[in-house]
Amino acid sequence: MAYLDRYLRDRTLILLSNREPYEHVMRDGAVHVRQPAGGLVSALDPTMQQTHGTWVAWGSGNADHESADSEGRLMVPPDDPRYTLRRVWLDAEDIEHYYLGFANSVLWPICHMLIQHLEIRDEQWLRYRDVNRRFAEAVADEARRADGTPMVWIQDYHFALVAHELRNEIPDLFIHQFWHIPFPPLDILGLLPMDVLEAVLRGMLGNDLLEFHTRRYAMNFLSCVEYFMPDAEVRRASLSVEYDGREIFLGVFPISIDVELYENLASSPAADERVRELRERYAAGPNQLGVSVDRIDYTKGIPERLHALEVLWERYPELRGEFSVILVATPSRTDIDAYRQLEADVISTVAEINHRFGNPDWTPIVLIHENVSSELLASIYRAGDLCMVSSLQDGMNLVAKEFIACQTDERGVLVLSRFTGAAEAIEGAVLINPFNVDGFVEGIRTALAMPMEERRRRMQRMRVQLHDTTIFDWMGAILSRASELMTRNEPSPTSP
Ligand code: ADQ
Repeated sequence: MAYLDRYLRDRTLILLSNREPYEHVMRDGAVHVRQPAGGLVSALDPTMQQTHGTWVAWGSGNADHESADSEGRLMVPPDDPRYTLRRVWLDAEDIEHYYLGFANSVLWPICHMLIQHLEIRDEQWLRYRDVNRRFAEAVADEARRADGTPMVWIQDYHFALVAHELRNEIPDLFIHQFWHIPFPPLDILGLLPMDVLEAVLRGMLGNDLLEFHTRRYAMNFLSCVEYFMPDAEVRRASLSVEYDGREIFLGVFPISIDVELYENLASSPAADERVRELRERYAAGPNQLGVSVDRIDYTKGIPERLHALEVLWERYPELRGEFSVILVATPSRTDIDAYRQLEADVISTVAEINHRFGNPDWTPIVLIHENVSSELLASIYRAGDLCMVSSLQDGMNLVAKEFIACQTDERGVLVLSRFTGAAEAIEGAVLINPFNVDGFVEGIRTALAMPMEERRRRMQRMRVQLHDTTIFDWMGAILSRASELMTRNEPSPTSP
């Protein structure tokens, strides 16, 4: 990680995310430390360890209070302290209205353009504003304590207002933000109440640099600013906005994964054994195995995928018994009605399909309805002849990239929704439209019928692309751009 020295030098990185990198939980009468799974934490934690910065996040563990000081601060990793974690406390009402409410029941559906799930409540918005203010205060406090010049990096849609609040506190602070989900076109953002919409855009314009996965999301943001913020001047050619006497830059940085980590997980001796077992059980001889992996979320197009599979087995009876699917679907956000309903629907639809087409010797869809270790996940990806990603909208979709990294045998075909950021970042997948059932069915058929030579050619091409764009490249590119802009903003040293 040589780029850290190059880009950060005497700067102190202050990271803000909703999820914390280390959570203390009480189990069986003892306190345990848990590191939440997920690409982002595993990529950012080593960066923070190297830079000795500060990570500000919600203290979500039930033993978090006891393990931090009176200001919510502690050094992590707990067994090898390298950087500061500053926890911000949320009560039950904060979680209900800020997190489950405005963030996940308003901004999430709006940004994914799935507005049938949208319900706007004043209380949620007021709480979101309040919680954003509290996080901004915590970050401002950390910025004032920093040894070096602070560089604040905000993660995601939970904190649309933080940059503006921070800017009010410390006007010349360098702030940037990565937006992990799509940014919607103006007719969709326009469904927000006007005061809320303006506050969200003004909040995001508090940044010096705003980072998106694709150019399309950046362009949507610019169109929204142009339409709803008459005081702002949009410059499409340079992807920037002049607002409130400052210049705000946008950047396109498609996120990725730790490619080597997944490759190693997929090709260990234990993985060889697991892949052999999986294939023997679900794809013996000429039979084929489809896989999919998602959080159960209405953006991921799981019902659409199940419907396509049902039509496939109905229309092509010769595939019954010859093509099975492992569907890894983890419960997610189960405190929200729409998610609980979706989970129940997924379980019952899988049962119906298995009842309709299955027989004592063959189960069409094997549902793994829990969190899976990354070792097992990597083996499932490698065992697959095809991976189906059918998101209705998805900022990037890391599953698509994980599948490619784990396909060390180069046998698998990626069947990928064209409404994912990944479809714009990777060439070589079979693209589908999950809303078009017949097209989706034919996409799966094309993948199943694809000759081995073409599968290899496509997979090799995708693997080369992936090796050139890992999560470390992503982070390096962002920090490089941020540090370039930061240097530009700093007053030049006066000559002696
Ligand atoms: P997510 O919506 O969470 O992320 P995604 O990018 O697919 O979507 O990442 C999901 C992660 O969870 C993957 O790393 C996957 O392996 C893991 N996962 C899913 N089910 C699992 C299971 N059963 N067991 C273990 N692990 C499981 C948001 C945006 C995306 C964007 C990312 C990163 O919605 O569009 O790609 O952030 O910016």
